[in-house]
Amino acid sequence: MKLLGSIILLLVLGSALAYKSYSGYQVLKTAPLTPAAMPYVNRLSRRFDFWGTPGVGRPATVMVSPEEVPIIIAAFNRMRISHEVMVADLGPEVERERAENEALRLALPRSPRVAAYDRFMEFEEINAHVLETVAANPDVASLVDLGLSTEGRELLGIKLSNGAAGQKSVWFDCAIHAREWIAPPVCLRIIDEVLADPALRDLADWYVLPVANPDGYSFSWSDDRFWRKTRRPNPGSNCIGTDPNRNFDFLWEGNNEFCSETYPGSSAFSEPECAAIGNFITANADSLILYVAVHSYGELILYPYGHTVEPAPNAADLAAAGTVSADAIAAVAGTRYSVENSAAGLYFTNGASDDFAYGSGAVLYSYTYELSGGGLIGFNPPPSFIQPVVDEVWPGLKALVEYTLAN
Ligand code: 0X9
Ligand code: ZN
Repeated sequence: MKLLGSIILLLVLGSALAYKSYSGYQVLKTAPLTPAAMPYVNRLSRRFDFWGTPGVGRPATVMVSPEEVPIIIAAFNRMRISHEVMVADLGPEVERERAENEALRLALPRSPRVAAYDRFMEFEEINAHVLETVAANPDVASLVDLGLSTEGRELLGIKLSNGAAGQKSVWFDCAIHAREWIAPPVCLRIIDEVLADPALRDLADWYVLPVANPDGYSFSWSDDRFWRKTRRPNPGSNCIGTDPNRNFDFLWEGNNEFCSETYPGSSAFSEPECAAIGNFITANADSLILYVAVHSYGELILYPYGHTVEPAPNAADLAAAGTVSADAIAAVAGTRYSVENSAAGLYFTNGASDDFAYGSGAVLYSYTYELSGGGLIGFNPPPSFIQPVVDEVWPGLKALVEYTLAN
């Protein structure tokens, strides 16, 4: 009995040791950023892990290791960016969240037929749900098998269609950034709604990819809660992964900062996950009218471009459709998403999926939705937030689809 007890203890300790500890990590929050601060923030964001989308007029949050704390504070001071400590020690909160998720997973088992909105779902559960949904609805649902991730996980999307010829189509992907766990439930809600309503399928064919970065998403469950990138090793470096939202083949720009959270990869579409999505968009360019990437956090509806503040050709239409969507979101519970050009906040990006869909894929309406944050840390909305978030965002996405197809 004693031996059994020791074995169990060892197993528990062993699995706990697999998790990255965030003990001593801090989250700092700046005052709303000024235009003058933005060149520094752009530069700092290549080295430090800024959360959400920094921008003029918005406070920025940055997560730093114990060693990085004095360095970033000195940099902020030098640049006269005032700041405060938002979370003094991330460790206990990450532990608490993990225990809560584990307890809920055991307490709330699910048939793969039904999506969960009362707890977060692991990657395997989500894919099982996609497969089950397709099997149970053969008349309207089909599998969109986009191939394999670097570690061999299946990139499974779903197509929902009434089967009419010549339909326009709309695309949604979620969790291309691994740690943004609040995103997949939004994709699952889209599937639920479109399955239940033939009128939505009359509007367009719907493509939904609930987990666009399966390796990273799985790793954020098994090892490191704040993992953002893919999991492809970088030869010659100990730092693994590429930021998939800098890896698309639109004005892709390389560098050798393998350890950066925004490392763009060794070449455009070096990541099989991005290449798969990109190829799908290119192959379906004739029918695709809308592209939406669902991220967190910031309560933002961002439209192209990310590399310049020069207005995109149909910027007025992009903003108008985004505003219709933001109004529909606000009508539910008052949450006000702000509709912005991605670079208007003077935070610049290259190789993002929305810009690829718009600029290379010729998708007329292209967006990144940054959902609500929440929880003590900001990045970890508790499971109780899932339902209210999907309840308010779904009407916004529905309004966006209705608007873009009517215009
Ligand atoms: O920086 C990103 O990739 C997105 N923000 S996040 O905090 N989820 O990482 C925003 C992408 C917006 N689109 C472009 N900048 N093109
Ligand atoms: Zn993201």
